[in-house]
Amino acid sequence: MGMPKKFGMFVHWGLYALTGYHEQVRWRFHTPRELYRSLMDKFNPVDYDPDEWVKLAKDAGMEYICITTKHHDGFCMFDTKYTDFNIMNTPFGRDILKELADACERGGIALSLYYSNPDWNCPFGYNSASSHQMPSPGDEEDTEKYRAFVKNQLRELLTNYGRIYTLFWDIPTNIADPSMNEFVRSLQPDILINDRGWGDKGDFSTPERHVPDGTKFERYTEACQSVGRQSWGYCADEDYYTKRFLTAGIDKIRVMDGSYLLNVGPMPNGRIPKRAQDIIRSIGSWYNNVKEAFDAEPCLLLEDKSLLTTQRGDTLYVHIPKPLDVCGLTLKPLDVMPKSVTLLNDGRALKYAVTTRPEDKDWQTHIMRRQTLHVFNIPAEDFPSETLVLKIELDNEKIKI
Ligand code: H79
Repeated sequence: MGMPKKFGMFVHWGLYALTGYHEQVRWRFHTPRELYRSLMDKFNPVDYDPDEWVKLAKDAGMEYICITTKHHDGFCMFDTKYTDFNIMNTPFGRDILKELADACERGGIALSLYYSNPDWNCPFGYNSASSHQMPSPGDEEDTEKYRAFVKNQLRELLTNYGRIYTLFWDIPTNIADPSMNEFVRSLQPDILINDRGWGDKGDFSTPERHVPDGTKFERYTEACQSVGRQSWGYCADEDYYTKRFLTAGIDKIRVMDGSYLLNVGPMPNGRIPKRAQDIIRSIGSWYNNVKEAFDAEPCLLLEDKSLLTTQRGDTLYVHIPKPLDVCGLTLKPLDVMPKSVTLLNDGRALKYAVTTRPEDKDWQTHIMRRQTLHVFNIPAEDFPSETLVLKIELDNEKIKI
């Protein structure tokens, strides 16, 4: 397994964007299949510019883009021979995935594919062993036939779009079929596969909208979260998350050495909503400033467990996810003088001191201080809305952490 990439952009895009509601709008409104299918006649994202998406992701420090090739609704954002319910049969009539794959190639960013196991359009796709099923009258459960269908689509996805970084199966099928992942790997030997497929834990775990407890992931983990709480697909009334919330989540996942997929839902015209773009840029600028703190091992050093720590050699990083009430920190039990303390959020040097009790007899004439590293003048009010990260360079001669 190669080195996992650490930060990526998830893209949920499909016909559902036209409703401005939710990627599972059909489920939520019990929409009949034919009515939902008629959205196909309206999908025409004339402003689709995948090079812009790639630039947005790269500027944010992201290394890959993962796009929904087919969500639960069954609509395919790629040219497929195996269902008519695909992008080529819309007024747009262009292979969205191919254009994204080319843009990724041009921009030097990896491409990952999301593929839903539930398929609400396929008349033989119903899987009574799984969840998120929405059969229409007259459908028949035919798992054999559906597996062949999935393999046919995977052959298209994994041969026509260049190198694919990861495969994100969605919704575990609860059917064990090792031949599925084997087939995927036969077409893309270096691919990483997630744990939501066909009875196989794959290469990585996928906490969704969730930040697990703990200090370090046991296995490769890719957490995913959207920029807003309501939806993964475009939502006109989205409740966007705050920067504080997102940076704290990303920080914790990355401290534990997980990867993080941050999702956006492009609009029907192909553009990523302005607000979502602003969030990606803002989070990205924070990420780029602090990311060296993740190229380090988690360590448990400080007494204040609300502070996370990572360490690389003589360098210690202190992560402060909660808003500070005061503009200073005493980092118990750290009691040595560092060479420097830097606030990574803006690169400024911070003042610090370790005052030790004098040993001479007149010590009572001195002001007593705790023998703890004290960092002061932290400009907490300049950063009310993001996780702060301190970089503390220690002197190897003096300390063993
Ligand atoms: O595509 C987005 C959602 O539409 C889709 N997954 C994200 C990436 C999704 N569909 N349903 N749900 C999410 C909610 C149910 C999630 C579950 Fe699971 C799937 C519960 C059990 C399997 C994910 C995997 C959460 C826990 C394990």
